[in-house]
Amino acid sequence: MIDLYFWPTSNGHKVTICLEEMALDYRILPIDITEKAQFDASFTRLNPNSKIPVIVDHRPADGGDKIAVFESGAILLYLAEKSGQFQPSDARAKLEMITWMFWQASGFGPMLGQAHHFNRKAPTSEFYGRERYNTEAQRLYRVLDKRLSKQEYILSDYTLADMMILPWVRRHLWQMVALEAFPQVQKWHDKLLNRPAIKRAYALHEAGA
Ligand SMILES: N[C@@H](CCC(=O)N[C@@H](CS)C(=O)NCC(=O)O)C(=O)O
Repeated sequence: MIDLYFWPTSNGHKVTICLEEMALDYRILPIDITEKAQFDASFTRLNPNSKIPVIVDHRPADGGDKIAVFESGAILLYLAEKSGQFQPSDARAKLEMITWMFWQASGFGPMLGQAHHFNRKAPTSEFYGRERYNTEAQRLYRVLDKRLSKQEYILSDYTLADMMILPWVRRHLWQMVALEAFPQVQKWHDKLLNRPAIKRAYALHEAGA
């Protein structure tokens, strides 16, 4: 059994998508970040950085003590190792997958997160911030569109890299991004949202954030 400390945000949904795709046994433990539950000592013991998502695996593959993992990318890689799914066995392809996961974690997530912040929380007063992050969002979507013009998924097969990136694209309206301007991204986004596991992940745990 895996405990998932979760709130329905883009980073949280990466993990519910992954757990549903891998058909692993898990339960959700809500951490209401709107009520600052991420700062409770019981949670910071698991993640000193006070952010969801976190997992605790009570039955790790090595048979040892339960293990806690924070950072969504690390969680996805841990789950792929545990289940033997959704990562290439070929070393070069795996490196490519990890590269795109880092691209998401270092740029596509943080920059779009800032775009969300300025567009939604300060729509009139922070013009500089909005322009800066919306321009960066457009650039990042161009990178993604070009990548997806070469193949159906981020790699030739569906992997963790798709699971990392999709929840952020799903919030394109918060980023002032019209998906029609990025036809390859739109095709990929629409196709992934039709996957049964992804539908389950969103149906179970949607709450608007
Ligand atoms: N790099 C982290 C980012 C996690 C993150 O930013 N989580 C947000 C929700 S999407 C959070 O917990 N925010 C609460 C806060 O900032 O206090 C990851 O990928 O797991």
